[in-house]
Amino acid sequence: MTLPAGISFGPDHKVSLPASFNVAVPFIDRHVGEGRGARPAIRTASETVTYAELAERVNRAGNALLRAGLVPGDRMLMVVKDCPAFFYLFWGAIKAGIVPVPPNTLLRAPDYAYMIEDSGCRLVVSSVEFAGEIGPALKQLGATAPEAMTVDGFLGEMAKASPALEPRLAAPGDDCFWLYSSGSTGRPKGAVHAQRDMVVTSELYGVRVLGVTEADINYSAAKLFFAYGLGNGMTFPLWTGGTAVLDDRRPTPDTTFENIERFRPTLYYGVPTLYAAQLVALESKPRDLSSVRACVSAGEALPADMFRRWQEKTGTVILDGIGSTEALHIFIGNRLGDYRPGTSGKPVPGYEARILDENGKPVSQGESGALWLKAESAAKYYWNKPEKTAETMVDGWLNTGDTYRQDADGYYIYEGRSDDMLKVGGIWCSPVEIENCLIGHPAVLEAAVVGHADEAELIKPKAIVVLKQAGNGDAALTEALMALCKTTLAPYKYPRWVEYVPELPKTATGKIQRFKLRA
Ligand code: 3UK
Repeated sequence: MTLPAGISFGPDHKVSLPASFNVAVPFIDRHVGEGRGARPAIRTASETVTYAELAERVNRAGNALLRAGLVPGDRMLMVVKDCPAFFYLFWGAIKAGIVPVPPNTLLRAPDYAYMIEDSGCRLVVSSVEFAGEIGPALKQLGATAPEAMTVDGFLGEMAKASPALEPRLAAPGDDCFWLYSSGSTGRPKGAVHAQRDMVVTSELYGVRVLGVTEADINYSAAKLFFAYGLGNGMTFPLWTGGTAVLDDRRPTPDTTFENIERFRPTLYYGVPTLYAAQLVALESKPRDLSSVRACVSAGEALPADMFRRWQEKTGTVILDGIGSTEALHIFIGNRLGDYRPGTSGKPVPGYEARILDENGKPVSQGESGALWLKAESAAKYYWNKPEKTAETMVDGWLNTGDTYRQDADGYYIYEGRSDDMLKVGGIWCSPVEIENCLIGHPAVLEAAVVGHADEAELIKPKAIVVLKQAGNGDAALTEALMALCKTTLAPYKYPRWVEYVPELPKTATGKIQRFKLRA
């Protein structure tokens, strides 16, 4: 398929966009004019949404937001499960010049209260499933809370709104949408993405690396709120005029294999934790993956052994690639004609990667160092966080916070984070946050949390605990500590192991030396 009118990429893969446009036009509106109006844009277990229906509903959504009193530039927090309304809200906002902010839907009330306040959003729209967290978050904010609506309520507003909407014109570098990203200390940071960014990721990774076309059926087990899922399950299919499969359930081996057999996707996108569970399930029940031409993995490193076992069992490769919220999607990745298991692959066309030593000089070939990235899809800045912005975004380069080296053939090998952050099931997990929760238990004096490999070689949180009364905790205490974390934090953050020690290793200034506990 040819690129949308007015958009081109140079021989260096640099994008050129009209000085004034709206990115909802190439992703949503153009498909009807190009004859794809009757083709399925979205498929779920209960409905199919065509491109013509999608374009109309996006217009209605944009109009409903304007009717609710939002004006261009306002933020709208959308805590929405994977369903067609996610598309309506996200693109309706963008087409109307409103900035959608879709956070992780697995968070807790205090996280949402923070994001509502930090973003200064004018409206919160949430799936009713999340009312138990959104309700208390709004209550906590009291009189300063913005207006809030459920997705069902919003669909009702859409039905009353006009089906026609003129796109609000913007420049390629104007603020378009935000994604929140978490750090080891401090609050989540709103990464502000520009109009151009989804064009860049969809074309450079989606089309030029994966070869996505309008014939592809894209199924992402990774959810839309995750930049990875947002690309896989929404922008790649919309950019190419193909189909997205959505499922609002928690992804498990059962639900994902059921979807693969039912919708027969050609591209499947998962995270290592899920591939590990799927491999276990395949031992007892063979499944039909014959529709899938490639699988993709990101979020955390995919062990080489999992690549081999998956290929053996399914006949399909898993293309591992590293992406980030700040870069929006995968910037170093394996490809169908060029992959090496156990590595993240090579830079995606148009992205420049550098591995630097502690003096900021490029390392010699094979040495490890800090990975820096130059990306046309990079977030412009973190909202309200000038120091974090200055640390992470320097002279047009992004500090990824990852340590990498290149093998003799130029494949990039992941060697860990430069901070203490953990990736659990592909999602950020701050050791400090878990430690603070554990310290809330009356028996606990101190706690340290580190990553520990499970049987699939994937990292999960492990707690090392010092009790107030000298001695070891029993099984009941261990259970209680796990339960405390499960109920207080996002459930995936609980420690899978608890070890009791008499004291923790500390620096002279009293900082826990987590690296000493990782062994
Ligand atoms: C780690 C990986 C090794 C790495 C993401 C694809 O994960 C995504 O975004 P996040 O902001 O996290 C970014 C960090 O996660 N990481 C991601 N992928 C890999 N480490 N191998 C990998 N394949 O520490 C990176 O800095 O949550 C992934 C597309 C879009 C994304 N946002």
